[in-house]
Amino acid sequence: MRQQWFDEARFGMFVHFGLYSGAARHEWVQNYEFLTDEDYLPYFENFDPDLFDARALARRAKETGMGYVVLTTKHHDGFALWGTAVSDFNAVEACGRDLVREYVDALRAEGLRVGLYHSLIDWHHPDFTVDWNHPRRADEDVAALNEGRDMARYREFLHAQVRELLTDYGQIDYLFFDFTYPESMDGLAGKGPEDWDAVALLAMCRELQPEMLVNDRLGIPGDFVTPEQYQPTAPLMVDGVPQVWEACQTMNGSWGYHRDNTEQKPATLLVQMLADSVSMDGNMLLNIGPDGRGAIAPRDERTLSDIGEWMRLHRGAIVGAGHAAFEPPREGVYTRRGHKLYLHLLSWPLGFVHLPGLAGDVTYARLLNDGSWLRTSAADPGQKAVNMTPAGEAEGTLTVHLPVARPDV
Ligand code: FHN
Repeated sequence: MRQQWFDEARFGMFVHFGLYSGAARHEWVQNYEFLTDEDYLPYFENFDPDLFDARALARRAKETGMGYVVLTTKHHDGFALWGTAVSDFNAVEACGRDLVREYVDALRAEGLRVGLYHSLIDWHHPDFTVDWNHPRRADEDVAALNEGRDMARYREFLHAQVRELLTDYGQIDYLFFDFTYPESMDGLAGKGPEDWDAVALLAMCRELQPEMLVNDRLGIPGDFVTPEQYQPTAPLMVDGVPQVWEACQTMNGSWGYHRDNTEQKPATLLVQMLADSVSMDGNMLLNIGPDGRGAIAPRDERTLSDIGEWMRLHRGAIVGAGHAAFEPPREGVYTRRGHKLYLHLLSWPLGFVHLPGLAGDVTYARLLNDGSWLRTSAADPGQKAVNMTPAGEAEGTLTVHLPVARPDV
């Protein structure tokens, strides 16, 4: 299934928020540090998202040029951000707030599409069998641990929680299941689609939310493919059929808030990834990890603000745009919206930019000192044709989009 809103939006916000945010050192902290439920309990007991402001988050996404948001309703640690009836390990029990309700209401108030992320994995649930990526994987006797654990009961729990989310919160536009994993390199069991009863789970999604897009991580085909932390090198095809796809990216390598991770990707790089995705008919889902109190980290605010300023100028080259069947110059990528062609220079040009494959007189363009462009003909590269302003949008001609930050010259 395709949805025009998704194909047009091109740009969404991913939000990883949960108990791990308070640990401030990665959403897999329970796994990386082999934390037992008892070790992890203080994060539940002290969970107080007093700065979680769903409306402000929705506004920030909108100002950044994003058309949808995807919130972790529950990550692998099993902590639910809504008042699920099938587990006490949830936000209503911890702090009296149904954060999913606050979130969906805020997005709708801002006219954004509603996306939910839901973990298939649940390290907290007593029936979820210990496997190669479980925090208890290194315990002496995994077999003894798994005695009595019943994945059939876990599947009932998993389906019950998904049913709650798709029944109690109005129209849901997008669901990101996460994730199915085969056995490990050293032969330890993983979990496949049969462990989730993926076919029945997907059928339930279709029944409850017929217009909702579902991703590909149930381990069976979904509505879109989800390359993670990398850029495809060409439009994604399967058996010659173009795939709807969405690349998901972190700001700094960690999905959940990581206080000491300062490897912030610059806005210029993230804008390049966005333009690159759209040039290949893809979307980009850019992640933020609010801190333990639910606040957006200042470094993420700054990056989102820079991207938002670029999108304010160049929205038309992204939203509703897609692949252009012209050979791009070595310095950039093209996107196309209708009869408008957009050149995204992913680095400041050294001089002339050769634009191969374009009909007519636009085969060379050169950035002049005042930031305007000299459009010249192939016949006489030196001939001054027409100046182009990078942000200008003239019908039927090339519009050049420049990187976010111009190097200090
Ligand atoms: O294990 C998760 C990870 O924490 C994060 O949620 C990403 C987001 O796509 N998904 C899984 C890793 O692929």
